[in-house]
Amino acid sequence: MDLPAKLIRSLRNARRIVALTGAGISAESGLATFRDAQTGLWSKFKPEELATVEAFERNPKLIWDWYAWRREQALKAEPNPGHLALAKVETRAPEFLLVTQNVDGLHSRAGSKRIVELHGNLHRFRCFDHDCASSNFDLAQGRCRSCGGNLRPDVVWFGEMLPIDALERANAATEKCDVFFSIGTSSVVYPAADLWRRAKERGAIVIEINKDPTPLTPLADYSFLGKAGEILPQLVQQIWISPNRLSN
Ligand code: BJW
Repeated sequence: MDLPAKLIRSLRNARRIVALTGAGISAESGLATFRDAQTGLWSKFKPEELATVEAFERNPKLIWDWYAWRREQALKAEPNPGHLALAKVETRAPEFLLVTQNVDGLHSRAGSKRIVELHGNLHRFRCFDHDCASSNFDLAQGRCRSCGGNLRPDVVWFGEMLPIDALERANAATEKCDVFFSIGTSSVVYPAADLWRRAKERGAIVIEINKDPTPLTPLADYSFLGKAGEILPQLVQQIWISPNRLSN
């Protein structure tokens, strides 16, 4: 992959880098993206219609079972070269923050430490009915043992606020960064979809890596159309692993 000389210089000189990831980075680990049609048992449901409080209130068992199935898929999956490349950047770049919309836990399993999970994590749980402080949970039944109420995954559904500390960390890093990567996200879900704009307004270079064009594509400073698991390792290798090979 030939990187433009100007981009190479900018990345080499960058002090603060933020990377926002979405479901596309986990696609090469075998996990369906959020807006892909689902397969098998879940093919008749749209994820957008399942990831809401209203859906859970209507049918908690259906939503619990959907997340149990996704948890199982995530646990069976392995981090791919895209996740691993981002974990490597963290050890090489002066200041790096990984902001993910993913709830699958694959970035941590790849070794990333500085992670902000904007939409929660499907391997954590909380009491839906009374938000009980205790974590005495019956995971097989999806019940909170303290109050007998329903358990829910600790993720952010449509219409819910994002965890405030996560959002603040993401915003603060975005406002200070020199380079902002948007990787494997359709850039349609807010407030995550606004981060690149904030970065650009503050003068950061915005780089997108996505298999398909998104609303960000025409506005990004650099856009790489392709698979994150193929593009990221090459980019990280050229910039941070063997920089001596670069003549520019
Ligand atoms: C590859 C690839 C490969 C494939 N390599 N690429 C402003 C304007 C309009 C609406 C709103 C707004 N502000 C807030 C809203 C409402 C709403 C919203 O954004 N709606 C839009 C749909 C219009 N936002 C919210 O409700 C948020 N809450 C909030 O703002 O609170 C305050 C508030 C409340 C009420 C009113 C107003 C304000 C909460 C959003 C929570 C999102 N939650 C979910 C579910 C999480 C749990 C779970 O996973 O089940 O998060 S929805 C879903 O979308 C999930 C994802 O994290 C998120 C983003 O999806 P992502 O990651 O981009 O996946 P995909 O599938 O869309 O895209 C994958 C991409 O990868 C594609 O482009 C592929 O081409 C690509 N790809 N393979 C590289 N190998």
